[in-house]
Amino acid sequence: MLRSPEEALKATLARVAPGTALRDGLERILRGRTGALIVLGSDKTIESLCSGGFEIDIDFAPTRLRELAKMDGAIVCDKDVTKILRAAVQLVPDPSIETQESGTRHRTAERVAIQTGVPVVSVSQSMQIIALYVDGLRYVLEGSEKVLARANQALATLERYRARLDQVTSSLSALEIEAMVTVRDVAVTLQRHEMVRRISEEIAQYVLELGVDGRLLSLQLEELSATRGSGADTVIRDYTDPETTDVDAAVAALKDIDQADLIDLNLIAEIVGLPRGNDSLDAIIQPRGYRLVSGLKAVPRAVAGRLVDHFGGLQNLMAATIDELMMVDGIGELRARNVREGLSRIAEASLLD
Ligand code: 3AT
Ligand code: 3AT
Ligand code: MN
Repeated sequence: MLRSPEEALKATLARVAPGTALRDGLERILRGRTGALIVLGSDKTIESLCSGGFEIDIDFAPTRLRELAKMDGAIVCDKDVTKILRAAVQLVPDPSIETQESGTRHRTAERVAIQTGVPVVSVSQSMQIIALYVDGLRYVLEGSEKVLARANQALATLERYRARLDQVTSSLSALEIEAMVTVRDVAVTLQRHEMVRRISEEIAQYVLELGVDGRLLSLQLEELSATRGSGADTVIRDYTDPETTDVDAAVAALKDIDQADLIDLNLIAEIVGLPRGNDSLDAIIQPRGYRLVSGLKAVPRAVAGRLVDHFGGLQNLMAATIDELMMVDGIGELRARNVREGLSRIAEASLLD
């Protein structure tokens, strides 16, 4: 129950997505040009807001929903929309709850959703739209073509962002090998990670909203976001002091940056706690080597962590002999050779760039 309104809205979007019986019923109501007020769940509070109407308690069916919507009043379903519990009820929410809506149907929908936390769907007879009310949020459902058009645009954007992220990531690797990374390079990489994450999240919401109409989109999203390499957390881990930095908190702070502020590299550097001697983006900083080492196939994440802790920096790690590498717990001769070869390969590749 401790979900954010945004998460609750996503769950509700999935419940009314194309392909569900509920969506079918809503479309029928829309085509029949009647309106509806439908409560998606019933508990003690909802019951206390219901006055009049009929208790029917029948299995949910789109056609039944449409017929019952011809009557005045609201329809109450169970949480999973498998039953229609009541119809033609008058809902009497607390009238002191603020609502931006006009029209008694939509004012009621918004108030009930706010007062109870149970999602409410309205189908407007006069405006011919389906709207969801979840906590204080209102979301107008659109037809699949419209949503798909926006989703495809977002997908094209994701492709561009992804390419740019791959670019800055490989240039970061090259700079790391040469010990020439500046705060700016790290901040740019984090910025690009976050941009990819945001647009992917937007597309994931379209996938939810599209239901059966979003299958292809979902495959495309999967392909583009299949984690090539590591995430922002690994980059942050590489450049912050493990004693003083909570990586999860830093990742969360990055997610919280306003869209408009995401261009501010100084802000990014500050928020995730990148070390900056003189507050300059041009200050040189050294990676611990965690990202490069954990990218090596032969090295499990836990061992990568120990390796990095043991040598205290990428340059030391690269200079380490096989024997020195083998002093780390979990590194036998084979793994030590793999680490050496892996790092040399990265170094050579970065010289070719
Ligand atoms: P009819 O016999 O159909 O005219 P009814 O009792 O079926 O009356 P409806 O539920 O169809 O009434 O409501 C019709 C409109 O009456 C909807 C709304 O604009 C207005 N209305 C109903 N209750 C209220 C109210 N409490 N405050 C303001 N307007 C209301
Ligand atoms: P439309 O956009 O016209 O569909 P509206 O907000 O203008 O919606 P109306 O006042 O025209 O709403 O009322 C339309 C119907 O909405 C009347 C009734 O069937 C239903 N309705 C309105 N208020 C309630 C309520 N408190 N409980 C149950 N049903 C209600
Ligand atoms: Mn009306």
